[in-house]
Amino acid sequence: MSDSGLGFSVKRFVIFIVACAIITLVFEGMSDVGGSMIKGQVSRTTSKFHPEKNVGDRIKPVFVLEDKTAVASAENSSDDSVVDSWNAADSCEQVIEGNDMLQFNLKEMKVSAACDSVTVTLKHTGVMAAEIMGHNWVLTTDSDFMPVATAAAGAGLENNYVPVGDDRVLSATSIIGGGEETSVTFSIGSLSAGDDYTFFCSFPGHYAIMKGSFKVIA
Ligand SMILES: [Cu+2]
Repeated sequence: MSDSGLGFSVKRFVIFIVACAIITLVFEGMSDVGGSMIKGQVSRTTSKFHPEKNVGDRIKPVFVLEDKTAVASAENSSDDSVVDSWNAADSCEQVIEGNDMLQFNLKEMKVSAACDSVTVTLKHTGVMAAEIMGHNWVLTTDSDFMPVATAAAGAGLENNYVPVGDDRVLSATSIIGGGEETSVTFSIGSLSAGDDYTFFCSFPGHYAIMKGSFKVIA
């Protein structure tokens, strides 16, 4: 039987197998090359984002909602500084600032029970006039704070927004405007170390934000 060119022959079969093997090897070789190219590309790309690489080149976020590190260190340092800096003798002279943003710079003031008297100096670091953004520093017990703050508006600016002849007012400065400074000296003999006192600004509407706790440390 002669080979017609279409029928089976061992020679063609062998050639076919060899061809398949060659094609397979060629493709494997190509895929190895391609694979390593892809691998290299992935490595080059992802290595940019490795935690320790190219830190300086990265795009910084415009807004950081909460910088945990900064907040944590600020909390630590403020805690430490409060503990380290509090000095019973120094505490008899207190300085507090108010600004045009309706803020005191202190949320808490601590004085030593050993102080003969306490002087509180209030500085207005803003620029707005006393009629518009006036501040004072008023001291009451925690429980008298709201009633006195509410009654203060009726006293008017001429009385520094402090109810006249009101025994609940333990101490008060006059109302000052931006750039001004005032102070008041008072005895803490009648204050008790265990009681809770509130300091606040009695300018109408300010007491909701401008307030803090005043403590006598035995
Ligand atoms: Cu005020």
